[in-house]
Amino acid sequence: MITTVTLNAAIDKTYYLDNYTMGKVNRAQDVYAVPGGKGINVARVIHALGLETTATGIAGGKNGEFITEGLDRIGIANDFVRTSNGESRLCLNMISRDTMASTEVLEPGPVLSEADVDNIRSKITELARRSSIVALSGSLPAGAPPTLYKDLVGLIKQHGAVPFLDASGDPLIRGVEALPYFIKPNEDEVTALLGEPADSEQQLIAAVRRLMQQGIACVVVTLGASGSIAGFQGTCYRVEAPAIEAVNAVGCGDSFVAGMAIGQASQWPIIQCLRYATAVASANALTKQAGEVYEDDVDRLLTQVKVTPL
Ligand code: TA6
Repeated sequence: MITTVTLNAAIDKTYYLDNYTMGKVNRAQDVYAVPGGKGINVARVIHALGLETTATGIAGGKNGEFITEGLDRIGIANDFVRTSNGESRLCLNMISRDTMASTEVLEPGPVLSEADVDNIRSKITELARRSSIVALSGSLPAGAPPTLYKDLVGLIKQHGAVPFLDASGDPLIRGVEALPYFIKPNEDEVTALLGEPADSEQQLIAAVRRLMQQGIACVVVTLGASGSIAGFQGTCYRVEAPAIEAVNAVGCGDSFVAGMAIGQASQWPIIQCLRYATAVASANALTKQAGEVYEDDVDRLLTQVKVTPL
């Protein structure tokens, strides 16, 4: 089983508007509201592609009920810690149909108590014991210690599961100290991790090598629509994504994590994992909502992904 962790669960609201204009009254034609947050999106994709998954994390208030009941309705097993410290947040995504530009507004979410942190540690320990992989994804809410991801990576390993970490900023920097199995920083996050610029392809390849030498088994630096540069067991790879007409790119990173988790859980060779994860991420961009992926799209896009050992 693959467990996904969303410490700052959200209701993802997506609005499609003819031409979204700041400073004006904008009326949305298409409105979607679904359980969201990075780890929940990862679970949604894993479930859609047929593997067993459980979503956990921290949810609060009526919004928290919307989230867990929404997961129940689509058949995704979930076991959230319920905080009494406020409502789970809304994450808004306004898509302007004239340009297809996406504007996100992400609320901060509830302030965690010490009890919330203790409860999620226990919950993740319990789930790690019966999971092959535990994927930690997304921002940390206020009240969470900055070392929380570092602590959780250690707990996950200690209880026999493989830790994936998809985060940014200080939580990522601290989390990497515990040597998660898989990370997928973007170019800015790589720069923050290593404290040096990683702009050119050569600099990115050197950064991937350094992170592997530090002990991260699988490093993927994502480059948006153009794919990624990956490293595994000392070898680097250039991964080229298929050219597509994106509808909504929000959630592509979460879908990539889901694809890598499926590949790792299925014990596929790394090139197959990278190819599949890239196709899953591209398939996410073809749909209207984050974490919405269809197997037919993935199968069609698989043949268009190019993976080159460097
Ligand atoms: O990656 C897309 C997404 O999961 C959105 O659906 C929204 O929930 C946002 O990211 C949350 O990001 P954060 O980094 O705050 O956890």
